[in-house]
Amino acid sequence: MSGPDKFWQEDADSDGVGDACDICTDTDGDGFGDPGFSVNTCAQDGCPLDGAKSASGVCGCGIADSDVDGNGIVDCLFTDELRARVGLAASLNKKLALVPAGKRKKLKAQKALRRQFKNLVAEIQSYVQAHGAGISVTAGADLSVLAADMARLAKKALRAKAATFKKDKKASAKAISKLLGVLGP
Ligand SMILES: [Ca+2]
Ligand SMILES: [Ca+2]
Ligand SMILES: [Ca+2]
Repeated sequence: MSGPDKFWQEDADSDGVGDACDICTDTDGDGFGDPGFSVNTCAQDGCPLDGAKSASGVCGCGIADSDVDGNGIVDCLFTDELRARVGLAASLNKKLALVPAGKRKKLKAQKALRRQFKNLVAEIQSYVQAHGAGISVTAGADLSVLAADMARLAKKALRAKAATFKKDKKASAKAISKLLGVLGP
């Protein structure tokens, strides 16, 4: 062989430095080196094709370990995420109260709580629709039916007047804990 081909080297990360001389072959460009390159002096990349990750972490390479709603549960853990949200719904349901007229401060707090509860219930339903396939439940349990029951009874509790409030709140709590109860590990 003659000419420039003689000096041609593989350049796995296409950075213009041949693999044999490249002290950091880094295909995804995150500063961590691809495994299998003995001249690399940079730290090894546990996710060589994911520029945002250098280790598989909780969700694995290619999926961010994000926690969009900031509740401490990584977004890819659908069952845990749903459990956290339904758990929050249970505690909000517990705080539902009928406020006597004139208690303005209490009424304001209750209004905010009710709004949060209502939104959360809707959010749980759409979460189940979006991620149902990735959520583990007890055999035979129908997650979407349980979520729909919970939503229906929660709305009823939110609307309840004095005569039925206690009963409706209890029924809502029961539906929420039933949903919690079927969520798998
Ligand atoms: Ca890399
Ligand atoms: Ca990487
Ligand atoms: Ca989260």
